[in-house]
Amino acid sequence: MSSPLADILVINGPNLNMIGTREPEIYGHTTFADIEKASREEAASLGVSLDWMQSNHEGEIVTRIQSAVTHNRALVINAAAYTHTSIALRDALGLFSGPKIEIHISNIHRRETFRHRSMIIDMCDGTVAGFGAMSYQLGIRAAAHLLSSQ
Ligand code: CA2
Repeated sequence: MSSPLADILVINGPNLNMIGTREPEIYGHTTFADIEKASREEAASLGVSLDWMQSNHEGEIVTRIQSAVTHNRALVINAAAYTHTSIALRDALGLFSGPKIEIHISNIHRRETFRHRSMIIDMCDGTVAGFGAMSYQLGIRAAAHLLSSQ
């Protein structure tokens, strides 16, 4: 379970734990562990605390978003393939009233048509997509900015 009241929870959906091992032409060579490390460094430099989770299970992500209502102040979410399919994640995000940033490593609008639709886009304050691993740092910056202007 997360530490109480970490400022930002970064949520990672299915298969993101495999990043850096396959399809480097789309997702780059940076590993998931590298992305977590860079994200924690970014958060530290901004003076915000960070929780980090990854799950391949939709219900587990829904449960973690529900617990974020009392444990976190902002969400940064790469819902991976669930971005394009999950009404359950969309509904869970509706429970969370703090800042929410959708992120993607790739530019989903340059890819297959089925990736152009996001079920969560209008539940979020903004979207960062297409900047590779740096999308995480940019998403954390955006969340910290929204928290500081609350
Ligand atoms: O670009 C992104 O960040 C995505 O959220 C990544 C998802 C994809 O389904 C979304 O459309 C866009 C895929 C996550 C991981 O997929 C892997 C595929 C091959 C090797 C390793 C990971």
